[in-house]
Amino acid sequence: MTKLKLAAALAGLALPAPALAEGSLNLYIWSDYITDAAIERFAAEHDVNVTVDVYDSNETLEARMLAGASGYDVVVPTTDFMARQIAAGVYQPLNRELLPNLVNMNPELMARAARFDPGNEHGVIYMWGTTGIGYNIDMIAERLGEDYEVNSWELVFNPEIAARVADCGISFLDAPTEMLPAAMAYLGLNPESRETADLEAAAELLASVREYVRYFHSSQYISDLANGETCVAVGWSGDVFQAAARAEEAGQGVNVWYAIPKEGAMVWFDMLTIPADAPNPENAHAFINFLMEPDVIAEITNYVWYANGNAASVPLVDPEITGDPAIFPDEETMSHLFTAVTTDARTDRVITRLWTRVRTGQ
Ligand code: SPD
Repeated sequence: MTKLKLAAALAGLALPAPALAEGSLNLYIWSDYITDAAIERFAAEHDVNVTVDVYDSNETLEARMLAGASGYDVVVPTTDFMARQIAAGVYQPLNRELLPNLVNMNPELMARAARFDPGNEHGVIYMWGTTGIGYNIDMIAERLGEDYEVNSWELVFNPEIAARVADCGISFLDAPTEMLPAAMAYLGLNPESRETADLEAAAELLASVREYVRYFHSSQYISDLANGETCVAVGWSGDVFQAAARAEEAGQGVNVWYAIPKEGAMVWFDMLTIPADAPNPENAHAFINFLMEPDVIAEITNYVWYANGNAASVPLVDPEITGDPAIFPDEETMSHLFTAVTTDARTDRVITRLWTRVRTGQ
């Protein structure tokens, strides 16, 4: 893959359909989730031409997978979506003989992922994280006072508080299966509930703060937080820390941080999987095995600021990252986290209807 093509792919630009030739690997992965260095190293070590396309929502990936014949060899669904895609026959069982580096994985984390994929037959953890609040420390202090502690969903879900920070820009993820459970947690409802009444209560809360939300998007907030264009984003842990790192590098006095709200936040696992009709399954296995090399995955974690599931890599990860409970949650932090829940088709229809109402305000 040429540098230009790789750069275009990582930037999320439209690319032609991936090549199906031997000696290639077609990766479809979340944006801002892997390093150029890792891709280039795999390509060189395995003499494989790698293409990378990106997405920023599970819904986008799912539509592509269910349509079939995607041409991709490795894709990275989150566990709750992966479970129903496995049931739909989207992924092939992994050949463990081709994955000797499985010994490096953290068994406790793999057991958590196995709740969605019994026996971990179809997937290996790539990264995991939480859905919380990214914020600009100084802009929030200016509006809510120096003593205001960002530790609650009230910052975005209490209309009186959201109104006071709306002028500096609030963004929400364009992801109903993230936003509705967060709202349920704030309301004191079970965030893992998929009862229609609970979902409706959450949607009503989101609608009540809709006027204070500048936009719904699931990747734009990284650069906006980093540039000081927005001051609050409901977002994914590593993405917010990437924004913080970019802001620090830029040296323009923008200070970004991340909070896991005390009412609870979602913990999720993104999985390396191989579509049933992958054109290059051997290369796919080789790539997944490569990503389980401790030094490879540690280098990626050090760049994307997400925890990985590889126990052997932990000593190689920057202590600033392993020591931060917002990235590698300790037991106390874990006790505040709830998991993503797989939804059925009926619940999906309810969620789609409610989300349209939230987004459009009608
Ligand atoms: N930029 C990478 C974002 C990865 C987000 N993973 C999705 C988690 C969904 N619960």
